[in-house]
Amino acid sequence: MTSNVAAFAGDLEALDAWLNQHVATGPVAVIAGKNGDMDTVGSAIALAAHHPSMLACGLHVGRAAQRYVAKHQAPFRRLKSEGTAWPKQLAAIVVVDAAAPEQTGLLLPDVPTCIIDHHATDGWALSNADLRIKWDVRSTTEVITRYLVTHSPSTLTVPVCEFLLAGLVTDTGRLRRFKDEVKEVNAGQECGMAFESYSDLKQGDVIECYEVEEIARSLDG
Ligand SMILES: [Mn+2]
Repeated sequence: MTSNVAAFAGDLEALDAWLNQHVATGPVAVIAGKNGDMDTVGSAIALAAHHPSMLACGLHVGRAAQRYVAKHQAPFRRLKSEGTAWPKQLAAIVVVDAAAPEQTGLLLPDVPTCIIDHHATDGWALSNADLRIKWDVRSTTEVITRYLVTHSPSTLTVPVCEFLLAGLVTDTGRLRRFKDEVKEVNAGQECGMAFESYSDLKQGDVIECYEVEEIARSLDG
């Protein structure tokens, strides 16, 4: 796993060259993991905003991600697990936030593949035309954010930033229902909460939650 700044910059250069090479020849699918969580869907949508030939897609969009997709009318194509109709001219695929091919829930096409992920395990078998960006960071959106900041700053519109932030926040926080770590809990049910890389919570500590709301400016301020 990569964990120093020079290697980060090198990875981002490689990613930029790889993406620009493939978008020049045809569409590039940016595929989210099948759990459809905020990190994977947010990463796919934000990265795909880099170029009009890139399209975010995946098997499933989870409840939290669904809200953001609806709010911003964000382009995300839902795919079927069998008989996926990939574009004929598909130049390449980027898979975000999936530690192995099974985690996409799809039969992936045989085209150059880029993996962008932050999980400790890795079940991908890649060839020379492929690229693996694997960082020991808290969320895949962190990798995407650094890429866009460095190589594609004009992509960082308010909605794109909101997807990136939501991906980071939801992947870092953890909810617990009985013995299991869960992504979400139904309203009215009890659950425990934990934060990644932080376990020193004491009585009296306050957990603040916030929701980002966008309000259009009006003529009278
Ligand atoms: Mn993740």
